[in-house]
Amino acid sequence: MMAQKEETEKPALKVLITGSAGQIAYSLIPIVARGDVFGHDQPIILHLLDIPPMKTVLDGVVMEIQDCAFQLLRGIHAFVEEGPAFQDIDAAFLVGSMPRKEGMERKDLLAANVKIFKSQGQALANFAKPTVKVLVVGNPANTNAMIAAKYAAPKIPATSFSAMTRLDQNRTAGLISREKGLSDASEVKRVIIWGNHSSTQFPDVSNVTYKGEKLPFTAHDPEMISLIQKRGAAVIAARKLSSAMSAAKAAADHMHDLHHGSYDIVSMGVVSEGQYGVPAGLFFSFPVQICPHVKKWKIDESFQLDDFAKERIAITTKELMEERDDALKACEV
Ligand code: NAX
Repeated sequence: MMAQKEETEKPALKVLITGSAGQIAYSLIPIVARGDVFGHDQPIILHLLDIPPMKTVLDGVVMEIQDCAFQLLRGIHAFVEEGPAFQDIDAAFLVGSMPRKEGMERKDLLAANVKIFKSQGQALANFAKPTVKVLVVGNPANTNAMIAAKYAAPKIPATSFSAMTRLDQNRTAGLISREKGLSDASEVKRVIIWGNHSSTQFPDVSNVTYKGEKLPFTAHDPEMISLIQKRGAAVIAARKLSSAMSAAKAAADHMHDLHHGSYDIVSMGVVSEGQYGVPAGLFFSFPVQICPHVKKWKIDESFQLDDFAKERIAITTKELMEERDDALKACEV
């Protein structure tokens, strides 16, 4: 009976989660191991990566995963070195990054983090399957995705990388459902996050629908935009820790849609080819659709932008261009 179960089982997917001793990973690991991302019939082998000083914490996380006795889990491997962690992986959640330390300038933080993603881009090229799908969560997520893609080329196409703005999308859906008294936030669709996962992002509510019906948002709402942009800071002020459960849920939603496809419009930081006037090569959050048959994202170019939207998009584009220039410089060192 046992042998029969193993024979009919799909081959296990190798899934890497970096920053596995951190707080987002702590919420993300059980979502992945339960099958909510890759499917409830899809066995998983987890590769968990963190840095050497976190080895003991990582070992504790592994013990907890073992104690969960997850039905779909076929292996757990904890690493503090990139090579074996990236070996033959099918999917990667790149969550791990360096937090801002006291007195650290934004530029220094960016330089430290893009170097991590340069190294992980090289590790992807050297060790991962060429078909790997990579979601970048660690900040600055858009620019980190651009750098990882640069150093993983040409083995892994830039289109296999995306940066997470799904948390901003989900936050906006939640806010709209509360403001409008709508009972099911997951039915609030066509929220578009444009640009960078930063305070310059432009959450666009002008196309939003609920259960398929257009909601009466005619103008962009500056108060709502400001609430979304500041939501992360509000969570930190209340919890004394940054968003983790909601970030993990968003990462799971994002990878779920990449893996299974979705006819919904969702927001992802993906490589621009000049759509909506965004310079080619920037990783910019656009409205995308992922055809469930080919499982490849495509930017939806049908949205009309008014002057207000164009102005906001120009601001976040400028920030991403500055980040790109700083990041490329930091990678040369
Ligand atoms: P934590 O500080 O709790 O965990 C980060 C973990 O990454 C730590 O265990 C650290 O040791 C590890 N790490 C550092 N360098 C590493 C490396 N080179 N390889 C592997 N692991 C490494 O942070 P957490 O709250 O989990 O947040 C992780 C990242 O997500 C941060 O950069 C954060 O800013 C970013 N976020 C991005 C979001 C997005 O929407 N794109 C939203 C949530 C979150 O703020």
